[in-house]
Amino acid sequence: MTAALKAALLDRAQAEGFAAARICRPDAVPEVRARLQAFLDKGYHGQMAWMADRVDWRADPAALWPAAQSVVMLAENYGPRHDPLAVLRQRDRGAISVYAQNRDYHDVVKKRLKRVGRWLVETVTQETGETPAIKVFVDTAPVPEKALAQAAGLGWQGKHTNLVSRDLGSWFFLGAIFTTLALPVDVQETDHCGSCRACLTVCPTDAFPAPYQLDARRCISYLTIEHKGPVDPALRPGIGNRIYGCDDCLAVCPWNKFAQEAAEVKYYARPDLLAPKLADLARLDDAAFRALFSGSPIKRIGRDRFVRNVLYAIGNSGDRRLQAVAQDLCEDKDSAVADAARWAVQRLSYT
Ligand code: B12
Ligand code: SF4
Ligand code: SF4
Repeated sequence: MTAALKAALLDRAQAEGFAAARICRPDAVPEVRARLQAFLDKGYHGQMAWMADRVDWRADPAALWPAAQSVVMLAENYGPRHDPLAVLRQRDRGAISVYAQNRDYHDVVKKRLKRVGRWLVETVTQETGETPAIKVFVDTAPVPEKALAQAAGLGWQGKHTNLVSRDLGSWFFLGAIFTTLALPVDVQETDHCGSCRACLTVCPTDAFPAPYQLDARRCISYLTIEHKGPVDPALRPGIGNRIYGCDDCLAVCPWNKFAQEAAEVKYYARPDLLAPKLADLARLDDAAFRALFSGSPIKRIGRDRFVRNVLYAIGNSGDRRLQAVAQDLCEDKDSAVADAARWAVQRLSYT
């Protein structure tokens, strides 16, 4: 395939709103298998049993779809327009991570990937008479997106394990277009973390056993989004007022001085989700929860897990006025909510 087609494809990706796009081969990340296996062997995935399923695909994109010859990795900028850590000082408010303050990125990115993919198929079919195949992925498929993105040159896996870019800092999602076309590849990005350890030292729950390694079982993002049932009481104080995800290790990265604010309005923080009152959130029933988070990624975790998180934040608030709110939920029908409520009441009685 020609360099001209590749250049036109990258232009098209940018015209659709992606911040950057680069290309690698599906077999460009042979190191992933051993790293993934070590991660799983140590149990770092916690309750995310799906990570141990289909390991052969997650470890090897070439096995996922043997006919694929190229992977186009795309970066979707969601850079915040505000200081994402400011809300951590407002203890009667909940902190929702930047990526979840408005629309679900899965929907936005997938539509965009499909549009770019459709353009590629139509263009090549018109030019050559042959129709290439494509598959698009964002987040949920067994694809090692970060390793592929580094191989394609979009950035490097920083010590916090996410991809960092010299142009975008830490605030971008990844999407992938696999294709049967053999497109010219880009050069792999190298590590620019140097001696920095800012992300490792800021982590409130000490979730990094070593640089470049995350024990998800201690990560607040995992605990508030993925973990079902009661959270280990020893980890609850570290959660602070974070009620959905966590941005601390991303926010402190010095490469964010090059970050840009997201152009996509669907990622602009909803004013009511910038610093929502814990007392209001704790009182949500199923219907009110679904209405508040319609179109948001938060909807996926359901009212019970969300209110459980809000109660941990109330327990950590040091605000005695919130004790009555927790008291009202001590007999909740959901046992993890009731447990969190009792924990919050007890913790606030010592303040
Ligand atoms: C599972 C998952 C999680 C889990 C586990 C995270 C993790 N680090 O594994 C949890 C729920 C904790 C999570 C949290 C978050 N996630 Co997440 N998550 C994923 C998912 C679905 C799979 C990641 C995976 O395969 N992990 C398994 C391990 C084995 O792989 P790894 O992370 O690459 O880590 C390995 C390397 O560090 C490597 N390694 C070891 N030694 C060395 C040495 C060197 C030098 C190098 C380079 C590597 C290396 O081995 C590790 C295993 O130990 C991806 C989407 C996807 N399909 O890829 C999104 C994804 C990684 N998440 C994403 C985001 C945005 C987040 C959050 C920021 C959300 C938030 N604000 O709360 C946090 C960040 C937390 C963090 N510091 O990682 C984005 C990241 C975008 C980017 N720029 O990188 C992704 C790519 C989704 C997307 N499509 O945009 N996530
Ligand atoms: S997201 Fe938060 S809890 Fe998870 S590793 Fe980063 S700083 Fe630690
Ligand atoms: S904070 Fe420092 S160590 Fe962590 S990813 Fe950014 S540059 Fe690398």
